[in-house]
Amino acid sequence: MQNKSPQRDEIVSLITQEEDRQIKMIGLIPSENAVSPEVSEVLSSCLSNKYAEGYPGKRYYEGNQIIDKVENLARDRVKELFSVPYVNVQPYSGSPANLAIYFALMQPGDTLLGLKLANGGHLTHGHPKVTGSGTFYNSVQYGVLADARIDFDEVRELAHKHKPKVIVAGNTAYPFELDFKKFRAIADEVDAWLVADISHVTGLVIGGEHMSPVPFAHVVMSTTHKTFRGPRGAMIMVTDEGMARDPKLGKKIDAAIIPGLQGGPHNATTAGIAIAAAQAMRPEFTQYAKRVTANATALAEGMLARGVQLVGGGTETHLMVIDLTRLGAGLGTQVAYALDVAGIYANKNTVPNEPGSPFYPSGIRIGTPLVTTRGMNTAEMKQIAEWIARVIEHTTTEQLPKDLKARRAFLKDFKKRAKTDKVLRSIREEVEAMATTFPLFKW
Ligand code: DSN
Repeated sequence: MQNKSPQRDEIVSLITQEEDRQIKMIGLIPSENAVSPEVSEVLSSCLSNKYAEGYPGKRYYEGNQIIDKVENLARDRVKELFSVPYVNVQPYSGSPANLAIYFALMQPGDTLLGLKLANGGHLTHGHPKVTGSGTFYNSVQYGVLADARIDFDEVRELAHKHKPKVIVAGNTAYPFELDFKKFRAIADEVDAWLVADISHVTGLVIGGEHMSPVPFAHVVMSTTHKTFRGPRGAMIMVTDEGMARDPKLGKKIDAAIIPGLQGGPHNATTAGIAIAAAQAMRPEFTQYAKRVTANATALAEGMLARGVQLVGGGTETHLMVIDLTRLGAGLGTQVAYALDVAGIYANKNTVPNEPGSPFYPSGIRIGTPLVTTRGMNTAEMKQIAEWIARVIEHTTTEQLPKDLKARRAFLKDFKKRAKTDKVLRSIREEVEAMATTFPLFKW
């Protein structure tokens, strides 16, 4: 690059610092991953220079001969990978993709049935009041049972009572396999569309580690940067089931993306999706998916053996939620911060029947997609479980005050002390020594 302006230099330095951080730390946020060098390369290519509103062969701008081929390749590869007849790879990310699906299938005021946020659902699955999906549509939400598994009796009861136009089967903090067959049976009873949001588990579905929604859902949405290991983006698939119910459904989804909600697609991202899809067809990817779940099981077992509680008692996927409620309400914020100081980054999360609040929740969500991409295996998971248990034991002796003002003051002081805490610093040294022996991406 020619531009040697101070601004550019500052950014390059920050990128180098971020890369260093990612290598030295252990990333356990289950929605994060690392892309291959091939995906990374196309993301900074000249494809970003081009506007391409519309679809291959039908653009509003000239000069899209090559971009058309890129998008066709991406669509064809995703179709082949999932055995679906119709794919749109243009959504900017998962949230706009879900909105586009609702826009195609519902009128404002129609009823949407999704999993509660506090029980592991996503904001775009109809979280009330503050979200588009919970405001434009009449949102009804189902929950989980005492064992943290979906309450299908409740799903059925709510479906019959409220007659939703769309039922969403999807989640962001649910440790168990989703039974799409059960969801479809309920959707059929009330003539609803079944939309599967598999953003978290796409890679597991491809690798045979999670039930596929394709035989059951009418529409399947996935982000492309989680277990799929592609660029940040999303894809919407219309299944044979969806096309059988409405042969125009694919075109309706396309129209909901543009002109409905978006402008020009991000072509470099589209190219990255095409590469990730080809990589996901490789046998090594199936091995990756198997290692992700094996690592999650090992991490869960390691923590359980050290007395750490998990929502639902474990995991069947790539993620689990540590339940801190026995130690006190709302401890997620301080434990997540302490883990970060100790070199392990995760995110605070609500637990079912949360005694705290969304900002001061009682859980920590962790998962294995990134550490598995880096080449770590079950031995490293046992070690990570040990570090997590030590951090929890060390930082939960102090309770979070109930009063909001006292709580803020406590956390400010807690963070100040944590930064120089000897135990956390010594765990960080151990973490760094191990983490730096692994690259960010390894086949
Ligand atoms: N932010 C994603 C996650 O962490 O699961 C979902 O949008």
